[in-house]
Amino acid sequence: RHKFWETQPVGQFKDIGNSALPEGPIEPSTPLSEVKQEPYNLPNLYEWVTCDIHDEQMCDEIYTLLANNYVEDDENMFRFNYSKEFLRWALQPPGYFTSWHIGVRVKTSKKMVAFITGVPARIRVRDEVVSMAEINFLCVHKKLRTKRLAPVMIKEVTRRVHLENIWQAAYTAGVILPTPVSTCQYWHRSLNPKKLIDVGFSRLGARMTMSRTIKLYKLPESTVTPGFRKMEIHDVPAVTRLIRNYLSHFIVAPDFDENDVEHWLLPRENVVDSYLVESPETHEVTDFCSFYTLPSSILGNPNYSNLKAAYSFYNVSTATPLLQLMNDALIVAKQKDFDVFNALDVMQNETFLKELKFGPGDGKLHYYLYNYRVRQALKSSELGLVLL
Ligand code: NHW
Ligand code: EN5
Repeated sequence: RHKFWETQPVGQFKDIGNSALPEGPIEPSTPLSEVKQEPYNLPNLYEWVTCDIHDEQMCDEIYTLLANNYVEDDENMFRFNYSKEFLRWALQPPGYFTSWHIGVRVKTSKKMVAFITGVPARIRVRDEVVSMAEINFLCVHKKLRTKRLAPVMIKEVTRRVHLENIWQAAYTAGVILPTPVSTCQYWHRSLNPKKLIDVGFSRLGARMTMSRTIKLYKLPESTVTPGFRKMEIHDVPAVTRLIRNYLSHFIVAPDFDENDVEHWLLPRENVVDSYLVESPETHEVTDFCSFYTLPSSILGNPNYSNLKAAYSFYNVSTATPLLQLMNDALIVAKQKDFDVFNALDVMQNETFLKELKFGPGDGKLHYYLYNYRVRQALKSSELGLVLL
C-alpha cells in the first residue's frame, strides 16, 4: 500500500504493538564515504536547485510556489500562506545548511515546481538528545501531482542530511503515513467570529445569533497579568532556563540553547510574538507565552482573501496560572487583529483549551520520526515539540 514508505527506515504498520523491537535508530549510520555523492535522478525535464534564501528573487519564487500549491484544508477552502519573512526565519536557524533548501525547476522555463527543506535541530527522545533534521515545506506543483516526484524529493533531502552526518529526522503531516509517533488535534479560538463565519471557517452554533456569538468571544481590551510584557534580547538567558526546565518534562522535545531561543523566540514582527511575565517584586521571569503568524489564503470568497491566524508555539507557566497566561495571549492576538488563535493539544494545552473557548477543528496533525523507533505511540500531551 505504501510502495515508497515500505522501503524507508520508519516504524511500519505491521510492527505496531511489537514491544520486542528496541527504541532508537532503526538502521545504523554508515560511513560518510558510503553516502551517494551525486543527486538522485529527476525526470528529464527537471533540474535540482539549491535555494539561497537570502536571494530576494529566489525567495519570491519559493513564496509563490507555496502560496499557490501548499497545504489546504480537506474542503479546499483555505491554503497556508507563509510570508517571505516567515520562510527566511523558518529556514535559517543556528547552524542551518543551504544545501538542505532544495528546489526543482523546469529546465527550459526555469519555473520552480517543487520544494522541500530541512533545518538542523537537537531533539530529545526520553533521555537521548539526537541530532536531527526537521523536514518541512514539501510541495509539488498541483499540475505535477501523483507522478512519484515526492519520494525523489524525500530521498534527495535524506541524502543531503546524511552528508552532514545526521541520520534522523522529525516531521509532521496532516496525512497518515507509516507510522505516527503521536497524533494531535487542532483547536481554534475565534477572535473575529463574524469574519470566520462569513468565510466558512466556522459556523453559527445551534440556537446562536451573530450578536450572541460576538459577545461570547469578546475579550478584555488589555492584558491582566501584572508584569506581562514583550520578550527582549536581554531576556534570552532567563527564557532559556525557563523553557529548558519546562521541556524536560516531555518525552519528545527540542533541546534549546540560548542561540536557539534567540532565533526561535525573540519577537519578529509578523512572524513570531513572545511575551513573558517579569515579577514586579523580584524581577524574575516566571512565565512565558509565544505564537507565530501564519495566514491562510481564503479560496474563492468574494469579500475576503486572507485569514490572519496565530498559532500557539511554546508556553511556560510557573507563577501565573496557564489559563490566565493564555488568556493574555488571546488578548494580545486580538489587539494585533488576528482573526483566530490556533493550538494543538500538545504539552499542557488541554488544561486551557475548553475553558478559553477553543473548539476542536476538522484537522489533525500527525508527528513522525525518520530512522528512530519509539516503542509505543505517545499521547499528544507527551509531546513538547511544535513544528512550523
Ligand atoms: S506536511 C505538508 C506536505 N505538503 C503538502 O501537503 C502540500 C500539498 N501537497 C503536495 O504538494 C509538512 C503533494 O501532494 C505532496 C505529495 C508533495 C505532499 N509527507 O509524488 P507523489 C512537510 O512538509 C507520500 C511524506 O506521487 P504527490 C513534511 C505518499 O504516501 N510523504 O505524491 C514532509 C506516497 O508514498 P507511498 C508523503 O501528491 C515530510 C508518495 O508520497 C506526504 O504528487 C517528508 C506519493 O508521491 C507527506 N506529506 O506529492 C518526509 N504526502 O509510500 C521526510 C504524500 O504511500 C522524511 N506522501 O506510496 C525524512 C527525510 C529526512 C531524513 C534525514 C535522515
Ligand atoms: C506542517 N507544519 O486542515 C503542517 N486545518 O483544524 C502540515 N479547520 O483550519 C499539516 N474544512 O476546523 C497541516 N474550523 C494539516 C492541517 C491542514 C489545514 C487544516 C484545519 C485544522 C482547519 C478549520 C476550517 C475548516 C474549514 C472546512 C476548522 C472550525 C473552527 C471552529 C471555531 C469555533 C469553535 C469550533 C471550531
